[in-house]
Amino acid sequence: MINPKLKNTKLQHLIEEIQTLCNPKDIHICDGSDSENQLMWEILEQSGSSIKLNREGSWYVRSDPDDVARVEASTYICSEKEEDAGPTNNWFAPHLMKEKLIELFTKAMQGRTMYVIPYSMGPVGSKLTRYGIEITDSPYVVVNMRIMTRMGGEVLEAIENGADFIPGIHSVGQPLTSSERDSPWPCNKTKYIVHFPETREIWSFGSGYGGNALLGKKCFALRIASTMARDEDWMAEHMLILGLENPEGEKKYFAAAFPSACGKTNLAMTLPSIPGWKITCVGDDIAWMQFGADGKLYAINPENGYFGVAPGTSDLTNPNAIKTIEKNAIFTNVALTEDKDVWWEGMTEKAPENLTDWKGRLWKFGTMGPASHPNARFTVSMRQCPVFDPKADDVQGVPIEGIIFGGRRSTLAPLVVESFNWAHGVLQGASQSSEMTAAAKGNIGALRHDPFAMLPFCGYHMGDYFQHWLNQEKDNRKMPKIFTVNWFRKDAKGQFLWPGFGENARVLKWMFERIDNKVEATQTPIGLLPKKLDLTGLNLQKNVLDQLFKVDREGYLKDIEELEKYFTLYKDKFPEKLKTQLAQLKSRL
Ligand code: SAT
Ligand code: MN
Repeated sequence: MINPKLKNTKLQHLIEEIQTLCNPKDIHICDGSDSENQLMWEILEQSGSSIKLNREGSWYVRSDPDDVARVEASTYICSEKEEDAGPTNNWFAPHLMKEKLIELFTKAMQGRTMYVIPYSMGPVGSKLTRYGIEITDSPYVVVNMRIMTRMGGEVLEAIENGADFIPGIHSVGQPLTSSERDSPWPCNKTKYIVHFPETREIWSFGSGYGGNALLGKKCFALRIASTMARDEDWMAEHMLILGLENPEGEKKYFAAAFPSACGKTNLAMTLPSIPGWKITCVGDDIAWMQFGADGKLYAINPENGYFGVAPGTSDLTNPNAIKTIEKNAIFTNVALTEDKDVWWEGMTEKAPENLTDWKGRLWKFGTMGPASHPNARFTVSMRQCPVFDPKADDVQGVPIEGIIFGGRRSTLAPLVVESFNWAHGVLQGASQSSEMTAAAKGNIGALRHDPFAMLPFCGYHMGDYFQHWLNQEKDNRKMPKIFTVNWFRKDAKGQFLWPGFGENARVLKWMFERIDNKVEATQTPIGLLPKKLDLTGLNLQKNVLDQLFKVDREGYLKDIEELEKYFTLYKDKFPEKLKTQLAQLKSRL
């Protein structure tokens, strides 16, 4: 039992309860210090989990080949009523799930240390900030949470002084008997990622990877937070936040929702190709937003670091990310070079000689698959980003003037469309679909509906979530403009039409100037398209531009037919206002 007793009785009881259930060999309350971090890495190195890299303060980790991504099929929303979880979530009755969890977690931490991680989602002191306690038996989770959240003593002190917190219980699900040697990546074939939205708890069993295990991220900051946001009139969104500054020094903030592995990290820290424009990064994955008394929408990034997709990241695609990860980074499931540095597909044109792949084998190009797993990740503090936005720590948050939806669509969706109004924008968000990526277990490349890029992350009925978005519009509020982008449209030969990356700043510039009413738009049935995009210095053929902005009426009508079918999934929870918007869109076409 921990000694001396904690002042916060909820925390004291939680620790006692989990200790009794999981039977760990000892308890460690994390303070977030350097020495503690060092100790964690020593433990990880000794168990064969990690390798010290020849890169300042950086570590290499390889996961079990079966534990590499979010497991949506084993993710549950256990609300009292099944209807409240909605048709897009797996539901299980809370009391039955509790029984199942008690069974799974009984003695689950045997032979391991139980770490208690106090952490804050958001700058300590902001009214948007919320606290969490993650109890875990994984030192890998501790070192990641230290980067991804504000973790340690300051938060524990706030909790000790009475602040509330969201509890999250995590076990890799592989107890150790005294004679057993630990595996480099302990985990369990059985996986359960469970959320109780009413009692606001998280229980996660069997996986050590990413969003399954770093409970502050998708479990808390999206699934649980979305239900808190619904109840308290704010928004918890799967969105990056960026600042865009024009050559005159005027600045606007944007929030953008894209599904996992569709370029949020790249867009959030874009190095603009157009002279005089600057982009700064507030966050690359999650935004918590609320309208202020002045009617403006304010956003904070609840996180403290990036858990970014490594493959494809290079000096060409994201030079700021490459600088960010120069030191103090954790690399999981990338390839290891001979001189103990990292490599992944897309980092350089040619792979270096004598690579060890993410499975630990000497790698040869060809039959062995990629050297790094497509969902290989870096974990790094956002403070190391060369374009870290100075307001990322501001307790007020940053004022959002534009909201962007996007996905990976090879056809149909134009480069950029502005919505006519808020409700039309909400329809755009609800209509989002994207080709699947390796971030989740599933059928890569298949088009799936992913409303607001929240499909795997909304903690309640998605129909109610649409309504919550519509409810945000009020007379005294200054509603941000809503845009939809698609960087991924392809020509008939399957080549990307738009160069993307730094050139995306041209599209952002158009949005910026639309918000200020400085540039014109062409009215089309699907929304407002640029009359003219700044393409100075970009050698783009006229027919490419035509293809990028083509409004394919036939294609859209087919898409709408399919959407109408899809929306019946939400039955009477699908908002009337969106039905009207969809009918209007159809008649315009
Ligand atoms: O593994 S995570 O869910 O945290 C990353 C992602 O898919 O966005
Ligand atoms: Mn994400």
